Amino acid sequence: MLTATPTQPAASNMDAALIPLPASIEPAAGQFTLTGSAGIFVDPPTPELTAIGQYLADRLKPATGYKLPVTAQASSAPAAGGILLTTTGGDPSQGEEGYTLTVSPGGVRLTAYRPAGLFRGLQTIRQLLPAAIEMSTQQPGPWVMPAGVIRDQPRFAWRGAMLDVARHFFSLKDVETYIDLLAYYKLNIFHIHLTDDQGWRLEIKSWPELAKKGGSTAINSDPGGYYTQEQYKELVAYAAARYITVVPEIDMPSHSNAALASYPELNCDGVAPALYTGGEVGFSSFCTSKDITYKFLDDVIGEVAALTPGPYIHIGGDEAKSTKEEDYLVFIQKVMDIVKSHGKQVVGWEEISKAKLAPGTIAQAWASDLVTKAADQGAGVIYSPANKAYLDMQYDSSTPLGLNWAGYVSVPDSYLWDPTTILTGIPVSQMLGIEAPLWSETLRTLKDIEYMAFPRLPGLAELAWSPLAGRNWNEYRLRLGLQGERLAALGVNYFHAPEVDFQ
Ligand code: TNX
Repeated sequence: MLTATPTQPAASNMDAALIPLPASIEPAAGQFTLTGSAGIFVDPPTPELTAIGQYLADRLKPATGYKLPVTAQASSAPAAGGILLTTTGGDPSQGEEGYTLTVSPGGVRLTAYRPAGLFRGLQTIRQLLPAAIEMSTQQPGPWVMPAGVIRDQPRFAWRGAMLDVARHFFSLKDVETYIDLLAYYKLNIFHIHLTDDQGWRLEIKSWPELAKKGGSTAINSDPGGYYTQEQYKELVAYAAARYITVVPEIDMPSHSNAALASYPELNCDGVAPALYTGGEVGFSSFCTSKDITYKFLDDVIGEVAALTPGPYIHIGGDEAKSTKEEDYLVFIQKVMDIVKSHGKQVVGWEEISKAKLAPGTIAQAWASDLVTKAADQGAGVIYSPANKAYLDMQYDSSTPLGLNWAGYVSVPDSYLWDPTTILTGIPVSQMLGIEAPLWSETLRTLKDIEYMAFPRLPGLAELAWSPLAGRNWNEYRLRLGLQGERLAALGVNYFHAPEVDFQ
């Protein structure tokens, strides 16, 4: 059982505890105290801004016990005693996700050019309040925030986390809890690895056995499961309400045993293999020479594209060890055309870099410098180096969960790297950002997910959001230490890393 006892008052200074660190902080004298008579004001009072205001109210209500009604108020009026969220007068140079937060003794004002910026900024408001604000039961307060001005915007446009729901299946509710935590650290991409050898996790109406049969298993014969299309839509909407884009991955041509076991015609010999619950990779392959394979992928990608409002479909492409290289290259090109025909942009693991890439393709680096071949073709690059960003790597030899094929990844290891120095020859303009994958071979519960993701994920979120200048572990470890109380208040089962003094 987790016992959280957040007793610490708000940080006395604005820059003491925030992760990710904002681009600029100007502390001022004094503080703002949120009281029971406070309101949350929005201008203009559109449904979208009202929903953002309500999201903030819902986060603040359990611990404060305050009503915090969300109402319209002109941004020209002082936010007397309350919190004003407005896009009126927002600065276009702050982009889609930037914001300015002004905390003064009389009130709090959050201004952004776009609603997404307000959503990111309200995470800063949460983190400026005492850690006990995240408790689910009423706490005594007082609810003070240090005064000052924060001007903030992200360094990278792609700030992602990936969850493997194929090796082990996680309920919609567990995935939503994870998405809430991504939102708290200002991530904007949730990549969901929906299919693999051990399980197919999304209902496909035109090929129903995929989920029914292919979804029935998980690694080590643990319980399987899948999301109905309705549930997947709910997940996408849940993420969208947090300004997070869902990137669905259908892994191919390898990592496909669950599909091959569900439909014999997808195999070159027409014989379905048995369902698979082991941990090997790279042994399966769609039959790249059969027309039915492309009809199948067109149907699947068509349904996934129709369910997914975001612009991306991830086609995997990794570890195709049992597909001949020349077949692999032709296969990837055909699949790119299919994805394009459904109006989406292709994302793939670094191995796709060997193929001739369609314009707009994004390659995801994980174990080598292969993505330089993609970058040479003009592709965007996402950085997920396994020895830094893989949340499924053990922290050290004593970690009870996780793998170690890329080595142990301590909390400092995961924080101390940068896309601009990890591979050479990739133009900065093509470095889209960072993603932290969490593979689930050894993970069975939400608590397991939390243990591996925290506290590494906040650091990766900071690498993706905050300016590079001035970054240093000794300063970061103090801020991370202060997050301990917040994570505990949120009920997160985080790893108490020995390098960090958690409060
Ligand atoms: C490599 S990373 C894989 C996954 C495994 C992971 C375990 C990548 C594209 N492929 O299939 O789950 O290692 O860490």
